[in-house]
Amino acid sequence: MVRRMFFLVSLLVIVAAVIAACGPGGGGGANPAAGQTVTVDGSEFAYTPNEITAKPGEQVKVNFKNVGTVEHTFVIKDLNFKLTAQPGQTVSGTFTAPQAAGTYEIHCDIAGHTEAGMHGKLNVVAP
Ligand SMILES: [Cu+2]
Repeated sequence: MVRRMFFLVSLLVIVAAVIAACGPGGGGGANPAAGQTVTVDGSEFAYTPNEITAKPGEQVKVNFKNVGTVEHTFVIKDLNFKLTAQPGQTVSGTFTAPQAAGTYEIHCDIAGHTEAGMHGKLNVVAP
């Protein structure tokens, strides 16, 4: 009987250890690398919003929605990141914010659009 109890207790300890090992990190719920999602509208000739703030190394998913009447792009040159959307289209992509805190330029690379006001900023701010 005592031996049987010992066996059951051992089993419980093992189960608890397995659950603990799979806990934090496994699910990724509160993991900062899980990141954020931002929706940016592009029109003639602006981004709304025109600033994005992220933590170093954070994953940022961008839903770029072209609410204008001509083709627009969403480019972060420093990160080699580019989305192109036709009028009425929403295009999504994910980039990883740089480790270096600072301000990175976002712009539409279609001729004349940046100059007309289609630009914004990615602010990388350490927590
Ligand atoms: Cu544009």
